[in-house]
Amino acid sequence: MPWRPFEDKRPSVPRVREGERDSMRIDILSLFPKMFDGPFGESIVKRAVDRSAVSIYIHNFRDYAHDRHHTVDDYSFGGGEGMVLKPEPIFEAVESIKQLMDEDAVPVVLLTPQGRLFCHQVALELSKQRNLILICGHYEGVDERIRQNLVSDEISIGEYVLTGGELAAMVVVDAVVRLLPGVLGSEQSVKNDSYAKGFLEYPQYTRPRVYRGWEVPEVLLSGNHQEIARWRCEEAIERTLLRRPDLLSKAVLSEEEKKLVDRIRARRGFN
Ligand code: 6GU
Repeated sequence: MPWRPFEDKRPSVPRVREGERDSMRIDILSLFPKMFDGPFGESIVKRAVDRSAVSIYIHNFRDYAHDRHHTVDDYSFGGGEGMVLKPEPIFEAVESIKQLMDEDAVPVVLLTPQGRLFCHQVALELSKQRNLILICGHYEGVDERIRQNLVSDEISIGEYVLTGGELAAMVVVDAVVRLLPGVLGSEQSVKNDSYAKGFLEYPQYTRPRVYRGWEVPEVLLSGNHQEIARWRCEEAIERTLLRRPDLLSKAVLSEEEKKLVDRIRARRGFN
């Protein structure tokens, strides 16, 4: 079933469809559901949805507001700039989604600049869940009772402030979905992800062999697979040393790789 921008109207949150039982289900609460159309309607996320590796539902929690104006925010107690998201619509939206699930401990993640930093490990952890509920925060923030009594995790995608949690939710979903079984072809195996290995990627080349006088490194044309593997490993290590030395200190290295690191360090004049 292709992904569609989905705005439910209480209480008709979609039930799990036939054929979805074993796949992951992600529910996203947002005030701007249309924002998700582009990123989820193309490429690998779309293909994953089409293949039922994941189902994604977008809910506008404004639909859960009780008053005539569908109010979702209000002034901050104690005064000060900016509006705060009210607890009722978000609690009720999450509770009605949870009712559909046969699992008690569904992770409820708030996207907020105050959350733990998103990275490969967190994506891997989330990809192992059957259900995931993401709440996109907005304005100056959310009522603290949402944090304390509804949310099980808070995630930030980096050290900068976005206008809302939507873009962050898209980043999280994209990174998680590509880790799900059967989503990537073997040629793009997740095991080779640079952050899975702890190294940045080695340089890659394709045809033509010479472009504007710039040549492809000789070793890659040699047909010697051992030499090529070694060259790539060295390049990956060198690039990581130069650009992200912090990654290398965390990486789990084989004896061979440790020796290579030391040799490259020495050659490059690192301590
Ligand atoms: Cl999750 N939300 C917002 N509003 N800003 C962010 C973020 C999230 N992650 C980094 N900046």
